This record gives sequence, C-alpha cells and structure tokens, in this order.
Amino acid sequence: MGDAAGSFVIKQFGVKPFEGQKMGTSGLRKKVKVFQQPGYIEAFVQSIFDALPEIPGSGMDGRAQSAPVLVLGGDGRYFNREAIRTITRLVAANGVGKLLIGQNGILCTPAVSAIIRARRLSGGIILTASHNPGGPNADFGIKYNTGDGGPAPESYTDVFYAKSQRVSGYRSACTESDADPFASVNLSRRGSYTFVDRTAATERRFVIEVIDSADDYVALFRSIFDFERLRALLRRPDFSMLFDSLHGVTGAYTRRIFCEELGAPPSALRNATPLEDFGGGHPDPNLVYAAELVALCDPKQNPKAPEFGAASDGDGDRNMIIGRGFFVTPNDSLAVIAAYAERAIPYFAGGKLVGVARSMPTASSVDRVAAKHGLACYETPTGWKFFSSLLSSGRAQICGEESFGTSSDHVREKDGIWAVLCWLSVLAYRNVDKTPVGSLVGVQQVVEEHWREYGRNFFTRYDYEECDADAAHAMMQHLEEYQRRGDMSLLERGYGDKVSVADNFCYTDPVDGSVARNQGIRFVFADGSRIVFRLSGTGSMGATIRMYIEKYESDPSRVDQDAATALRGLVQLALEVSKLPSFTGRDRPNVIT
Ligand code: VG1
Ligand code: CO
Repeated sequence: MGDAAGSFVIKQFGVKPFEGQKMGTSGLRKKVKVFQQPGYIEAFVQSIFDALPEIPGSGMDGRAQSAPVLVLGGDGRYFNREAIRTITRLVAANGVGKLLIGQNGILCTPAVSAIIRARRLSGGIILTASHNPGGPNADFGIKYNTGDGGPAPESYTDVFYAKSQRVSGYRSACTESDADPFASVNLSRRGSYTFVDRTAATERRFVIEVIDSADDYVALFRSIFDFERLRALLRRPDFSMLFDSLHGVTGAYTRRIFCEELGAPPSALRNATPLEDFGGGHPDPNLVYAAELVALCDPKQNPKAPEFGAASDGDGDRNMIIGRGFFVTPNDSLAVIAAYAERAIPYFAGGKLVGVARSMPTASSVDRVAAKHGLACYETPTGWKFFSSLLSSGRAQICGEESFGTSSDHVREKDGIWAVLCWLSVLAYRNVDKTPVGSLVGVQQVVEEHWREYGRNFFTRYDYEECDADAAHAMMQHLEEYQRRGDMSLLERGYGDKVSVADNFCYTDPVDGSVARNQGIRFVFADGSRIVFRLSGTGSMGATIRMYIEKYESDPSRVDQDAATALRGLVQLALEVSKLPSFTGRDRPNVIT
C-alpha cells in the first residue's frame, strides 16, 4: 500500500437527533442555517447509513460481494463544498469502498442517475434544493438515490427518518488529531486517491476518485439522439436557440453539449456559469423566474428572438421550452415528445415505447397520445420517485410532471437537457427536408398542429408560497370534509357538468403494490376537466398550496383561445369551493404557470 495518499482512523462522535429530518417530495430541504448547525448533516447522513443495511436490495444489506461504491455531487449551491467534505468523511467511515465525486463537487441530478446506472454503483448522494434559491440565507438539500439511479422511494426514506429520530452518534474518518484526513484531495482536478483505514487490524482501502462531471452523461446522450441530425438543424441560418441555465448546474454541461458537440455558437448560452446563489435569482424555469429568457424569445420585445428557447433549474432536472413568443406547457411538451419519440429519436425507434406516465396533477394531454398510439398510460403521485418502478419494469418509457419535469427510462430522474435534446430532435425531424431557408417548421407550429390533432388541455397552476402552515392544513381539511359531505351542487352548477370523481388521490404501485395515500384533493368533471389541490413537499418555510386547473377542449376551432380566458371560470370556482382567500388571507398567488 505504498501508493496510498494517506491514512485515517474511524472515530465515533456523539450527536443528538434533530427534529424534522424527513425527506419530502424530493430529498431533505431546509434553510442553509439549519444544515449549518453542528452535527446536523452528520446526524442525517449517519441515519442513512444506519438504515441501508436494514433495507433489502440497498446494496449495503451485507449481500454484496465487494464493498459498495457511491457517487457524490451537487448543484454547486452555497455550502456544497463544506457538505461534500463532511459527507466524504462519513462515507469513508461507513463501509463504502470507493466514492466518486464530481469535479468541483458538481453533478447535475440526471447525471448522477446516469453515473449510478452506467457504473452499476450502489447509489449516490446529491446535494441540492433543486429549484429553491441558494445562498447563506436560502436553501440547501440532500437526496439519496438507489442502485437503479432513482430517488430513494418511501420504503427507504421512512427508515431514514425513523433512524434520524433515534440517532445518538456518527462515525467519521479522522486523522489522529481529529482533522480531515482527505484534505489533500483536490476537487478541482480529476484524479484518484487511495487511503488506508488503520482502525482495524486488517487494513482496508478507501478510494476517492474525482470524475469528470459530464463524460458519462454525454456518452449516454450520444447513444440516444442523432447528433449529426441535430448539428444540421443548428447549422441552418434560419434556426437559432437560447439556453438559459439560470446560473444553475447545467452551465457546467451546456457548452460541452450544445457548443462543442452540436455546433451552437457561444451566444446560444445564457447565465451559464454556475453560481453559489444563482446570481440572487430563483433557479426555477417558469414564466415568472425565467422572465428574461421569455422576453428575449418574444419577437415583439426582441427583433432577434431565437426560434427555440429553453431553461433549466438549479440541479438540471427541470426544463422549460419556448418558441418565438410561444410558451409550451410542460403537459404539452410531454405529449409532443411522446407523439414524436418513435419517429424523431433513435432511442425510441422500433417499438421501444410501450407506455407513458404522468403525475396526477399533470394535465392529461399525454393520455390522448397514448390512446391514439396504443400505449399504456399511468397516473402517479407527484414526485419522480413514483415513476421508477414503472420505468424499471418496462411498463412506461416516457414520464412527465406539470412542474417542468420530463424524462425517460435512460435515467431514473427527470432530465432537463434530455428534454431540450428531444425538442431539438422533433424540430430536426420536422425540418429534415425543408431546404429552402425561411420555411422552418417551428415550435409554435408543432404544438398547434398537435392541438388540432389531439385536442388541447388548457392548464394552469397557482402557487401560494409560504402560507401559514395551520391555515393551509385547515383549508385542506375543509376540502376533505366538503368531499365527504358529497354535495357537489356548487361545483356542478358553476361549471355546468357533473362531478365524476371527488377524492383524495391514493396510488397503488402496480409493480410492488406499495400504497401512497393523501396525494391531493381532486374534483374531476365528466368531461375530464379538473380542479386539484395539494400541499407542496419541497418548501422550507410554512406551507405552499398548489392549485391545479385543467380543461379539455376537443373542438379544433376553439383550441387557439387564450388559456387564461378558457380557464377563468374554473379558477374562480376552485377559489370559491376551497375558500382559499379566507383561510390564508391571500388574494393572489406568487406564481401562475
Ligand atoms: C415539486 C413538484 C414536483 C417535483 C418536485 C421536485 O414538488 O410539484 O412535481 O417532482 O417539486 O422537483 P412539490 O411537493 O413542491 O409540489 V425538483 O426539480 O425541485 O427536484
Ligand atoms: Co430540480
């Protein structure tokens, strides 16, 4: 072991349990200040390592032949580096044989999933609070992904939480004087370091490898998409694109993928430097937080508006797609990708696509595509973890959520850059023989043709952020009671149609039989239009109420209406039935999508 970079001993430290170390829709998200409390990260990460041996199939349940290998990285937000240093010491002290770390501590969420799958790792730890803001006064988060590359399901996170309530100590790798034994590891350069654990009589090795953040991910994309065809699209003088990373993690990938691989000019990228505080912004790709991109893509405000615009969130799993002055709802984006997949994306050619899935609040645009193409269609609770079993069992290949998340079975996370490459593939396919410049089929035309063929699902989401938690729960309670009483006359009179389903969505996973209750209150009318309410599981302050409204229009002559106008009546009705303004004191949402 003469080549070792150093050695360490494992020491045990006392810690008391912290309240509320419970993973929500996607990981543990709290204010940075909460994570900075002494022992907070240690207690939580130790709880994960205490739980994994008890979870069959976790790769740490003692059945594996060799020591587990994990990957670690984050979206580069404030506190990322400190957390990586702390977690690395716990990983080393908890029986892991090798830890891969993204260069500079950076890995986008879908890349972590790709790395776990490509290298058959036991799992990974992702440091992100996703679309929540970053900085000393903003949010931080920790996620655990399992050996299939997907977010830990509730069968894991429930045990993590139970352990966190009883944790009394943690194990950490130390020098003799309790310092960080891995201080010599240079995260800014690729390299491999072998350390020797001298705690036991039989010396054990622990390897840290700093890996390129993009290699595995880019290789995967090369196997999915026709890069040559995408290059041809990007070469067209009548085509241009603008990708806004909102100073999130995709900035570490976009130059390589869009410029080096596909030939886009550097001017196609915006806010492409990952920043610890996302430049003070909200790294959430929607019409409010990506307003600058929306304005740049609007020919009325910018004569040089590009044909195609896209944005991604803090950790690179969300995407927003826009055309020239034209916003594509995530529901329609999912439906369009599914409709074109077999023809436009080599990965799906030859009948590979047999099913699609969407989260319950997501509008049912994709259901229409599934019906027409003979695909299975699943409706799951909010949160990507619910898609994993469908993807892994081959029941569904393309999934999406209304919250700007779309992906396929190439990974087990939503994937912002993948969605953008899908859209470029659709445009490349539609323009493959459109040689005279100026005859380009653009985003708007693709979507409008889609509406005429399948009908249009008008959709809006109202977010009421940081409401008083008691008030929000009281409102949900009121809606539950309203449903229990069963008198739907207010809704039926107001909308002019029967209510066919009124329930609190409950999901039974068709693969493993697990049941998820209380996933959102929904009122579904006979024509498929819907009102849905749920509380967010990703906020870090108070409660966020999400109100989702959907209305289906099959008449081709009415699909071009303005969405706000088409939905106004249902929005009013939803506010009336929920009594949201009087419960919360809020007369308007923070974000309307
Ligand atoms: C939100 C979205 C949900 C998404 C989740 C994680 O959850 O509604 O669709 O999967 O965020 O996305 P909630 O519970 O706040 O509604 V991300 O990009 O923040 O990991
Ligand atoms: Co995200």
